[in-house]
Amino acid sequence: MTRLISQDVENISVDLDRFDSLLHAKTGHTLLEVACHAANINKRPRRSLISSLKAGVVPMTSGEGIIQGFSETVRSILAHLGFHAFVTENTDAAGVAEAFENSVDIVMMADDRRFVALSPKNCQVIDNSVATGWGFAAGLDLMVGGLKGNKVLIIGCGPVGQNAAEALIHFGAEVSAYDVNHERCIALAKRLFRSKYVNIRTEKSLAHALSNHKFLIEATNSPDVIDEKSLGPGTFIAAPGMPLGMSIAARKKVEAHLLHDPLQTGVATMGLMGLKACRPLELDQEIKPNG
Ligand code: PYL
Repeated sequence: MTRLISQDVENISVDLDRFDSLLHAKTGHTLLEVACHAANINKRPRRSLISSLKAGVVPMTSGEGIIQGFSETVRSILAHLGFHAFVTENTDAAGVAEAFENSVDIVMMADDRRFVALSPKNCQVIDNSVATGWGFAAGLDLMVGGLKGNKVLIIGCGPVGQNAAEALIHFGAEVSAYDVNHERCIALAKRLFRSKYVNIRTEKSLAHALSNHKFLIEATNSPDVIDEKSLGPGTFIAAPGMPLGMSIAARKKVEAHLLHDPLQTGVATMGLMGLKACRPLELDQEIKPNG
């Protein structure tokens, strides 16, 4: 997992409305709706239910320490969706205690290994890698008008790519996977067959795979994994990978069909997964058809 730097997050909070309208232009849906789709919530929850969820974001000083702006950005994304979110004044254990003392529904914190949303009341763990994989797969599904029966190539079989593969299977896609370490592809294919009885295609040549797929999930930390030549007018890319795996020229070519952000989609999906974990009955009532 690439560790973000403050420059990756410094403009997110002030730009969320513009981000949301660009996302809507590309997918026909807002960030809240994409996150609902990712969390398998098929009816947008009423605002009062969302605002009832209280989230404490705790800065963590372990490892390489605090990323300037990270916790505030997480808070602003949750608040943008309508959640009651705050950053604790204290860091680390004192921050977790402060969150508990404020009766939060979820505690969010990230060290250099994991970024998680924890639900104290029902001991649930929502991992950013899971939320990000599902969030970008959901965005791709909405952007192309439904992935069912379509081939999708996942580039990068790390935690985000693995979770994206599970999400793509849920959306009915035919999944192919490439990783510079082919063993990781094989391991993913074996795991998905054992758990879902689904066969995915493992690709040994990225150039060949790119020539055969127009729907892509780019989940690597490589800055130039997709070359401009392999992109056409029908290419649609959801790219959770940081940094974005293509050149500026390539990005210009596919911008209208590209989903890429360092935190927004993953954090929004964590929020909706948290709502589902903490308010299952209220959500269930929302989901049941009227009458
Ligand atoms: C969650 C992000 C997404 C991509 N890489 C992940 C990352 O940068 N992880 C490290 C997060 C450290 C946060 C720091 C703080 O400010 O609390 N401990």
